[in-house]
Order: sequence, then C-alpha cells, then structure tokens
Amino acid sequence: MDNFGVVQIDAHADLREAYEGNPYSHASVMKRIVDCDIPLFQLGVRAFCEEEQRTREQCGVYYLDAEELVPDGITDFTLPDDFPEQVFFTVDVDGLDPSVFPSTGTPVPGGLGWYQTLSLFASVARQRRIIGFDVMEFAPIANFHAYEFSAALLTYKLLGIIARQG
Ligand SMILES: [Mn+2]
Repeated sequence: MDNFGVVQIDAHADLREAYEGNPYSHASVMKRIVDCDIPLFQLGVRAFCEEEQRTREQCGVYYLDAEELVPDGITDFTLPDDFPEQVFFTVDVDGLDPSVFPSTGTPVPGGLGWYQTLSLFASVARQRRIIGFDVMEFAPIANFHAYEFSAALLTYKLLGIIARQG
C-alpha cells in the first residue's frame, strides 16, 4: 500500500511481532503497519528491543529518535522524497516527556517537549497532506485535571495546524 504513509510520535517503536502472545497489542501496532507495506517514519522513540531494531532495518522504517531530536532541540526535519504525499499522523502521548505528560501507562524519560511536538507536527504538515491523526495512550490521573486539559489542547492545536495549512 503506498497511497499514504504513517508518521508516529512515540516513546516506543511498537514494532514487536506480538506482545504477550497478542499480535494486536499496543506494542505491535506499527509492525502491523509495516506488514501492510505502509511507509513509516518514527519520531521521539527511546525504548525498543533488538527485534524491533531488526524490523526497522528489514522494513526500511525511517526514524529520528529522541536522543537525536531532544538534546539538539530539533523542530524541523525533511521527509524522504519517496515518502507518500498523504500522511496519517499518530501521536502517542508518551512520546512527549513525562515532565509534560505523565498521564500515560508507560512513561519514559527523555521525551519531546510541548513546543517541539507541535513544531514537528507542523513540519510534516508543511511537507505533506495530513489525512488524519490520533492522540493515543492518554491515561487520566484521578483528581488531577491538568493533563486532561493538556490532551485536549494538544488535539486542538494539531487540528489548528492542519487548518492553517489548509
Ligand atoms: Mn508508547
């Protein structure tokens, strides 16, 4: 399938063939994507196993990991020339740093900042047509509504970026 690609912000590669026996687990969803020959570009990953690294190489997955993006404060990047014109953008909130977004099931230190996340999304929106996006893995912390607002505002900001690109 080559009429769209997926750009993923995530702490995790999610490229395991299966996790705890489940090929449709949250840790396997991007493996299902590359199995469908959908081009994949990962941003902000900082947790993956050897199996996932092999899959990256075998399936030609593109990536800019957190250790590259975060210390240098990178907010703009260039998608490969052969990356599809249409992009589905998936945001796992654990791609952001836990200091920004602790309300998630599997937080990992060293993640993207708030403005960096918005800028990387805007960078993709300038280069390609974003046909859809999701905001995933949000797990509210009881009696602490700040992060519920953060998740809603993130969604709202991403919609605004797409609207401005028109
Ligand atoms: Mn994740």
